[in-house]
Amino acid sequence: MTDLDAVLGNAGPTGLKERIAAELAAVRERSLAYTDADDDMLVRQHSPLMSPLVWDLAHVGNYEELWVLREVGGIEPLRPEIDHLYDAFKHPRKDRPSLPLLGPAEARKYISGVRGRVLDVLDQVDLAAPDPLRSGGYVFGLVLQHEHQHDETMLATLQLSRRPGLVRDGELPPGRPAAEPEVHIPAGVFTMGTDTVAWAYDNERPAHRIYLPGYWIDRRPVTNAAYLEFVEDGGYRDPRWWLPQGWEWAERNGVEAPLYWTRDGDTWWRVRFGREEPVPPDEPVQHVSWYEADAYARWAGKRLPTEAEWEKACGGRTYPWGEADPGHLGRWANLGHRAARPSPAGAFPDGASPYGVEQLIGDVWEWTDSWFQPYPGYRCFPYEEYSKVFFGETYRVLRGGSWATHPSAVRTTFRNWDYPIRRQIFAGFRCARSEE
Ligand code: AVJ
Ligand code: FE
Repeated sequence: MTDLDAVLGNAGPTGLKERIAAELAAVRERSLAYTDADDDMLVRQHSPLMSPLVWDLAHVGNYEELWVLREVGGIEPLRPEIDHLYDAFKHPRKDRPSLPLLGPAEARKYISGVRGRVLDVLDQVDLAAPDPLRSGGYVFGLVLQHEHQHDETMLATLQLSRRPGLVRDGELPPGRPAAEPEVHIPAGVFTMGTDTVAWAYDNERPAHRIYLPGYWIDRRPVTNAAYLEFVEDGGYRDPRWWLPQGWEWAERNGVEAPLYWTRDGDTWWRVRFGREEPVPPDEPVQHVSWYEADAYARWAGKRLPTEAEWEKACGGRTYPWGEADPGHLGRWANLGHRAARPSPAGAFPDGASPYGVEQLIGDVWEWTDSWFQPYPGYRCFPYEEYSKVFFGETYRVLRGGSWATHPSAVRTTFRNWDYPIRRQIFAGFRCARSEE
């Protein structure tokens, strides 16, 4: 059996169990790598925006306990007294360091105890059962993706800590000049969302047909060099480009460049995982808020794409390049923390969509113009606090995953969301414009 068979659902129940076990092992290895630091590093709060790393670590185990052990396995709570500590809705991030959290050693012991029992449940469970949590291994997909999401959050925390030497870096393919900077997407109907991706979240469902007028979309994400033109042109000092709330936010916080950037004479530097380096011109810009992305687009005479426009540009497949799992193959996209940064523009020609739009998946999360709202026919599953409580006109949608996103936790239908002022996430953007 090939990886492709597994992805297409051609793996028998045993193949699927093997794949789940392998993915569970891989994600745990990742979580443990990001928390392989001294206790002070793990219990300290590096930013009021983030939890202490030791909170994320125990939280992923607690989530796994709730969903796999209690819901599916029918197993009694292992440590009911700690549940409230790891319920993200009970204590805001800024309060988490003062809670009586499990210490690093205790947290590791707790999550490994949970994991041992999870593997027993996996061994026993019928993945062909009609129950939607069991069917196709959904509950395991849920906890796997959740842990990878928290791993990406941990990377954002490590970046905020500005401490060197904690995060692995690596090599990426070189960039390439683009033939045409924009791609035209003709008017027409496309299918947004999915009914068939086995581990898709409730917010990606149901698939629905949408008509879009013709539009232009940037072939690649906006680079640091392009963004610098906006900065040097006084973009941060001209309210014409900004929504009023964005202007106010930038003024109040003294924002005049992406997070982690500083100017020294004519040179711009950035801090990346505790090390200073010149801002590389060809890389997609990251650590910008939605307000900055929106202002840049207006300055450039364009706008941010809607999430429908972003998804249509992917060409109707699970990944822009087709159905094949991105794996760790590195041919199609910069995902899964191969290197601790986005790849230069044009680095992944084979990952282009059928329309020729590049780097849609990986590199940087891309801000879209859309609020995080339910699709028509949305049905909450399996719980309200993943998506439903966030719907409304509060959060903007991000698409496509970043260099820090694991391949199993992203696809063309995947929807992420955050406040429009947030910049610690690995987010950039591309622009679009309507036909004249
Ligand atoms: C999907 C990234 C917005 O990490 O805040 C994590 C997902 N839900 N734990 C987040 C989530 C529960 C969420 N995002
Ligand atoms: Fe969580």
